[in-house]
Amino acid sequence: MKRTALFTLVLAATLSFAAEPPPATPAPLPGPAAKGTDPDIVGEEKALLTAAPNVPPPITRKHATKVIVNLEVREVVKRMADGVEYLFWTFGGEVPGLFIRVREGDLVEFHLGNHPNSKMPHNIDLHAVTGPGGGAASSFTAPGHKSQFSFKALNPGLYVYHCATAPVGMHVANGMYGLIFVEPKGGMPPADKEFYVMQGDFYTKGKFGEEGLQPFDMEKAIDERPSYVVFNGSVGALVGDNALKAKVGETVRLFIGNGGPNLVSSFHVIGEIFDHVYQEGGVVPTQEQVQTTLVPAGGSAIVDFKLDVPGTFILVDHSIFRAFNKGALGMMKVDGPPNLLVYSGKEVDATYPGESAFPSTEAKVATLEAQMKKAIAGDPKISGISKEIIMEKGKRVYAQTCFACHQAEGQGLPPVFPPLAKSDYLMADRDRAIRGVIKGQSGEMVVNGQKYNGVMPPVLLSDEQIAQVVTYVMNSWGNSGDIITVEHVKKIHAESANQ
Ligand code: HEC
Ligand SMILES: [Cu+2]
Repeated sequence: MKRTALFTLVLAATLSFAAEPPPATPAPLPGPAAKGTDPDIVGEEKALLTAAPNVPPPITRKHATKVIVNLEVREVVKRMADGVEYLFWTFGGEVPGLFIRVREGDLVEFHLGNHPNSKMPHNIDLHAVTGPGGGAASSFTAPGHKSQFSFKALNPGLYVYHCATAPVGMHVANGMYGLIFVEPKGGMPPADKEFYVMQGDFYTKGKFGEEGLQPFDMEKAIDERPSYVVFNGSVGALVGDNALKAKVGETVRLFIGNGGPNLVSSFHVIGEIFDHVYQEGGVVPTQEQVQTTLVPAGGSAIVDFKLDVPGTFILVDHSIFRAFNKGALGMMKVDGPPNLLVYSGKEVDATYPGESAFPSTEAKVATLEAQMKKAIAGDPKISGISKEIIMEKGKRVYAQTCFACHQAEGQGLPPVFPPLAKSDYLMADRDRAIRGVIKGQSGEMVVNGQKYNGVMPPVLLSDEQIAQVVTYVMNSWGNSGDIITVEHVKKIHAESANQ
């Protein structure tokens, strides 16, 4: 219907109503009679409701309309976790309840049905409603009954709705909550994907993961000690095949709600930064570049972020035990080509000896080490052990580095490789031996009366390893010499570098 036509009609109705006495059969309830007088409302449509993680499409309508919402309360046994079932009380058979999307200024005609199989009466408090109880006062509905009330969506924003029947905490704890988005008149900035994620805490008699149909535990609920904290109604609702899916380059919007009943969520996506956050579900982007946003119990938030790199991004309540021990963990799988300028992937995997200690610590350690060495040197028993250790280490270096040429027992391979066992050349000058290992050696030399004229390439060893291996060769196969200290090798190293 055209707006002008409707306006005339409404106007005529109002005028004629004013001119005439009240009708003989009064309307059963007040309220619905008044809404026909709103000249802003053009036409009528049925709301499309979606189960999480889906969100109804953005509203492109440029005018307000009457939106009919049909929502049925059902008490259903559903999966809480693998092997764990729970009797959920739901709006639309789902936890969280079905997502409702209307436009600012719309007249919402709400029909709440309570399935005949229900054991409890229920109602609904929509935080988007301006009016007593947010609709609760008009929607108390016994099993097998339905209620109707209307409200004008005056305030845009993302609002929680929940059951408000006593005991309220218990109805909420059993899953009776969802989100209604009142889209601002001007719409939201476009996003490529929109998702519905709602957290809730659950209180079961059994511990987390305890199998079977779990009854509600009032005491735990009062003490705020949940057995489960989950996104979208169960452990793993957004994991694996159920992960949210998007592509590199897309902008994603999350409509986040928190049903509580008790916990506040520190909502975080591991590996992403929220470009915009509409804090507390308002319609003004109040923050940019946010890591973690707080979502109050009975509150919401909207976040937008662009996906720059592929991978699996983990949604958590960053009160992190809830994520890894109580279920508050979801996934977003992002497909697409890598962008190595943004994120390289693993570049290095190497053993890591650790950073050197802080200078003050280092000095202290050096002093202690010096004291220890002095003590060890003064005690023949200990110094004997330390020599053994050095010999063992030296043997290992020898086997890896020198063995190929000088042979297993240091016997060499005359006339190419001189012997080290009982080598007069080696034992005559230990500094020369150290220098030879550091720099390599060539030219004619005579070892045990035999001439050698080959080339020994410099070996790439640390000063410590050189000290160990030279100690080893000078104390093996009939040789008997001193322990070569690292300090001594360092000194020779420095001298030979200066030559
Ligand atoms: C690639 C073969 C090769 C390797 C590996 C090698 N050497 Fe040699 N080494 C030689 C040759 C050849 C000479 C004789 C050089 C010359 O003729 O001037 C020599 C000479 C020496 C000498 C002096 C001569 C003697 O017999 O006393 C010592 C000491 C020595 N090497 C120790 C070592 C130690 C310790 C290692 C391991 C850290 C090592 N070499 C690794 C080939 C090697
Ligand atoms: Cu209820």
